Amino acid sequence: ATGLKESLKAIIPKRKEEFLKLKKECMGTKVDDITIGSILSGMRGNRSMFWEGSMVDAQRGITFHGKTIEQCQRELPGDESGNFYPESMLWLLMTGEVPTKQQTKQLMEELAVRGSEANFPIATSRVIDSLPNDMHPMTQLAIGLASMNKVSRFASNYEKGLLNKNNYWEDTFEDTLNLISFLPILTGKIYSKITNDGKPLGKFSPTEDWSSNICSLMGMSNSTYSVNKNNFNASESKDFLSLMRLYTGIHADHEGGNVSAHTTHLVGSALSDPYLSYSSGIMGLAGPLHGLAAQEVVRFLVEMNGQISSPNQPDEIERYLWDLLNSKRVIPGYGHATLRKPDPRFTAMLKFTKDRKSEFENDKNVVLMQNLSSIAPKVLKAHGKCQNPYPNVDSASGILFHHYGLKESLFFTVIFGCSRSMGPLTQLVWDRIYGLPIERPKSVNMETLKLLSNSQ
Ligand code: CMX
Repeated sequence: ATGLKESLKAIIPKRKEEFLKLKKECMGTKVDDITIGSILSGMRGNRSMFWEGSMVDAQRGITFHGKTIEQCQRELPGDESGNFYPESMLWLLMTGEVPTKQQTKQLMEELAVRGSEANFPIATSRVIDSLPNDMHPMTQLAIGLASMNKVSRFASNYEKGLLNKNNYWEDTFEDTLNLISFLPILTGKIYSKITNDGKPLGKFSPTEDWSSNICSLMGMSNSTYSVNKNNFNASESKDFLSLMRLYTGIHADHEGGNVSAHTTHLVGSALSDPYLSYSSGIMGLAGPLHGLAAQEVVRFLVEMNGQISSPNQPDEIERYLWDLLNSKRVIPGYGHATLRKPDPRFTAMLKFTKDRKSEFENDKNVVLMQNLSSIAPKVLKAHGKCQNPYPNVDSASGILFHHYGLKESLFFTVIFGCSRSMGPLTQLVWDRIYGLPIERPKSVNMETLKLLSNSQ
């Protein structure tokens, strides 16, 4: 038993009771309308999924169990730079409660023990070693995660007939914590393949937290060999670690309907184990319309800087943006399908740069990112097309990784994948607690839609 597991166990009866009450008394309550428009437009906005960890509101942005990012920064245990630890976010997502410092520390230690070199699945090491170094890092991540199904407690106990509906969640919980704990080594292995011919860039430390181990194994810590910067000094290393904690903390969940979360939930509903379920989610995260926008922004900022005399020339920036819009292209990093305010995740990352003025003032890409956040909304408002002229999360994240020497932009999404494991897998544990059934919406063909449209 673990601190987190004990706390989870304690809240299950009350939540299950509420769930069963809804199931018994309110099954016929209408929630939303489904139109031909929604069926043909990606089910946009249809309220048809059950998801508890987080919600996205057009004005407030993301909230985690009702808490905004600012509240999380204030309330969740974190480091001295003011960022909450991803471990405390994991606790909040799983239980809906803010952990104490002690509980967070305990969870950190537990993840470090579960995810140590000795416990990392040997078969996965072999599989990753056998892949071509230049294989897309997200393909490597998806393969690595799927291969971990070999050590799934849920899959093996299910096969042995040891499980029943009431205890499915326990092995799902065990697999979930193990999967999350294996991510630093898996990520480090993939990064070493694409940058260092597969030779290790750092060592796993059982006394460090999850984010520290991700940084060390990528060679992005001053205590390990750094492949990207020969002089990665102590303060840069500390700041990169803070960025990693910030990034992985705020990307942990974005309600249920996005492709990676929805896929994890759907595949999991077939009782596929957490490794297979999340591997499928990762394949969705790899899509250009989902997880890849951050790398587009990096390309955009670097290209713009190549064509303007300085990032401090608003007139030149405005002209550049108008040329872009007039040639029917979008401004990457701006706009959002549901948000109508600046993305609070962007605001948190902008604050990260403002708090470290001397670190960033000479990086013209970061300065351009900062200046754009006040110039681009004016231009987009004048352009008058998009519903949300404000920066989204991808406006800042990639260029900050780039600043610290992470130039392999295809790899940004792997770090996204580390973070996003927390929300969807937490939900999978709850799906099993509630005993949600296999998901099986009804599909309709053109004839049916034509008949329905003629009958109204
Ligand atoms: N630059 C220029 N035009 C934009 C724009 C932008 N950043 N964002 C939206 N528009 C345009 C749309 O292309 C659309 O034009 P058409 O009517 O000619 O097709 C019009 O404004 C209305 O679009 P919308 O309803 O405001 O936005 P959507 O919900 O259709 O799309 C998004 C949302 C994010 C795909 C879009 O804003 C976009 O392409 N942004 C740039 C790419 C980007 O930053 N992607 C990262 C998204 C991050 C996330 O989802 O978390």
